[in-house]
Amino acid sequence: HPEQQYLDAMARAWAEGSERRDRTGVGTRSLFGVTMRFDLSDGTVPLLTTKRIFWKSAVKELIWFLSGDTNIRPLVEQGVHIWTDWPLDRYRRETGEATDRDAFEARIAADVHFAREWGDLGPVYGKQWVAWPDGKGGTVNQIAQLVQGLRENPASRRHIFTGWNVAELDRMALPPCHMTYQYHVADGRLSGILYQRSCDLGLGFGFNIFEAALLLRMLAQQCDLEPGEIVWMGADVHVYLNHEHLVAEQVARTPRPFPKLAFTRRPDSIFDYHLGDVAITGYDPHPHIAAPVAV
Ligand code: UFP
Repeated sequence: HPEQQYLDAMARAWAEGSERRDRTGVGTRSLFGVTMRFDLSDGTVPLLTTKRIFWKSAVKELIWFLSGDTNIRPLVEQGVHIWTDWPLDRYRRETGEATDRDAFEARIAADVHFAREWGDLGPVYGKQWVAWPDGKGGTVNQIAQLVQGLRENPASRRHIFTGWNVAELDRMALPPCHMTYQYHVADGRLSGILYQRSCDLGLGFGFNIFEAALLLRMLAQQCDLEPGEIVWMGADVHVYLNHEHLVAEQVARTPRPFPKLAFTRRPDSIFDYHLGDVAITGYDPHPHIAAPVAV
């Protein structure tokens, strides 16, 4: 089962990874340089089955990236909490208030001025994907250029976009983890590589690989190509020391067949997808396992 690649990486990181203090102070065991491959040609999608992944949140996050937004407000309004901890951490540090997450999110949703002041993550993914500053007062839409390139010059070796804008890293709440994407067209099939500089196997990976596969499927649909393979290349691939229970529980589970992904319509452009366009069928995962996020 292809999910075994992930379970093996997790088990190996825990058993053999080098233990180090990381930026968050939590500590990790980490491997350096891990590759996994997932075949998308049969319509399946790498949505982990050994633990329920809240895939609708992942779809909403990807659509939010593609919208170019960098404020957590639209996510919070849709009940997506994955980015809240970073602005909340800054709010607590800078105001000294011990606000809890629910109260903070409620204010972000209710008060547009508050959201503007405290909900923005800086020029993270969305900004760089669709409005990378060109240094001449304008912006570059890397995603639109990618679609155009795939359509007009499929054999190119330059189908790349990246969030790693060196000049703006210091203003981002978190520098991009899933930072560079490259695509390849052969025999009418679209394949992709995601280079991820840093990967939290317990919490991040399930979202990252699903979104990379979903984006590839969207691109294929928009460019009239069949899906090929998604290749994942992780650099610092780690398990947090406080995720021991998650590793133990998850690696003991047996993967089930991956679900299928289909689109219910063909949106006019890569920027017009909605949650309702994504149909996931046959998803029968083991139960979710909660674990703390390291901020
Ligand atoms: N992380 C992921 N995937 C993501 C994301 C973050 O795995 O999409 F945004 C994890 C990786 C790492 C932490 O554990 O968040 C980022 O910390 P650092 O910037 O120090 O690598």
